[in-house]
Amino acid sequence: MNMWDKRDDMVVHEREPFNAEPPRTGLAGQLRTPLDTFYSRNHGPIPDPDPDTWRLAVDGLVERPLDLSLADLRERFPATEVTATLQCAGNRRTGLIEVRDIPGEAAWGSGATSTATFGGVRLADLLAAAGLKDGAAHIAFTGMDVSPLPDPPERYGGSITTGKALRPEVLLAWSMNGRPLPRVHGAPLRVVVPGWIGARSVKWLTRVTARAAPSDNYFQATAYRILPPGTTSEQAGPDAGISLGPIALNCDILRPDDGARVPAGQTSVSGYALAGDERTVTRVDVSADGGESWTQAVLDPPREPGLWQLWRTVLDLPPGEATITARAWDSTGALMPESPRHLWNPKGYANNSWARVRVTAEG
Ligand code: MTE
Ligand code: MO
Repeated sequence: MNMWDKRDDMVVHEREPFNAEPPRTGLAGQLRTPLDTFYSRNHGPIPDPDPDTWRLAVDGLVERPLDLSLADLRERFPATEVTATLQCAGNRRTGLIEVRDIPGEAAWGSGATSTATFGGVRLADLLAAAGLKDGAAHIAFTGMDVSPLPDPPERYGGSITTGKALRPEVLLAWSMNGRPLPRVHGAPLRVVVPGWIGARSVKWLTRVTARAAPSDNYFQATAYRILPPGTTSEQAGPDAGISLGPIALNCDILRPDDGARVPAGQTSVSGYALAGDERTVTRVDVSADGGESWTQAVLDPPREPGLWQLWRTVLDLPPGEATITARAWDSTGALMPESPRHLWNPKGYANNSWARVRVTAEG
């Protein structure tokens, strides 16, 4: 175990603040990711709140502002569980960096995504108790951690639309895989927004604010945007580019690992596919010949919004080098784009091009 009780083979992009992803095989073959394997993405020093004095404020465009302790939350609202996949907008950035360099952003591979069962209360129940006023179109979240990235430094925050906030899968969570929420994952309470980019699942939550407009927090207004080529966040300023919310349809190969040696002949290939928000994955195709021919993988049915669907198939690999490719289709008939070339953007977000691993088949 290393820092923050993560497994020793985590790829650590940064120690301070802590940013680390598991190897892709750590995610393979299981619906839920063990806590020691779940990726960790932070923009500032990890706070250490005292759960006994911690409070949650619900304010803004509400009839009855709330000020709640953890005990109040547990007493006043029914507890529930949701199994959800978190995915960072920077997941698979390495594929974009191969197209063109992305200075200033970490080279996240395939592991900036993980799945857990979160326990807590529905955000919708809290908002019902507070009573949303007319015009409350966005729900903003504020964490405790102060990020040095904006100038001046700012607490981490973000927002989602009220439409999403009222959906039953959106939680304020205090547990993860049946254990108390670990400090590094936002204890004592975090937001979980299944099907939206991980950035909106604000950790160390202290404040929920109903607003007419999206949050003006740096991480909503400036970062986590698809900027036009040739610009930076600083040049572009707030509100430039496309603000990311729902996750783009994506899939990845988790086994075999990139660069693995496998026996020639019948080879098992498996991975996940994820459709954002209220869409589902309907088909995953896998190819061993660069897309000349495709095998349809066996795909788990959709279970909950924003929860990945695992898939598996067997390919016949001749001896030698091979590239295995996977692509997913969603319930609207959309297919992932083939190449990262057309997806490249200055901050390196939302790479959902066809998944590829290179293997050597020996035999
Ligand atoms: N919440 C706070 N308070 N501070 C952060 O830095 N990072 C966000 C989100 N919530 C962040 C945060 C990002 S970008 C992602 S991808 C997810 O948390 C990662 O959640 P995890 O670290 O539990 O995997
Ligand atoms: Mo993220």
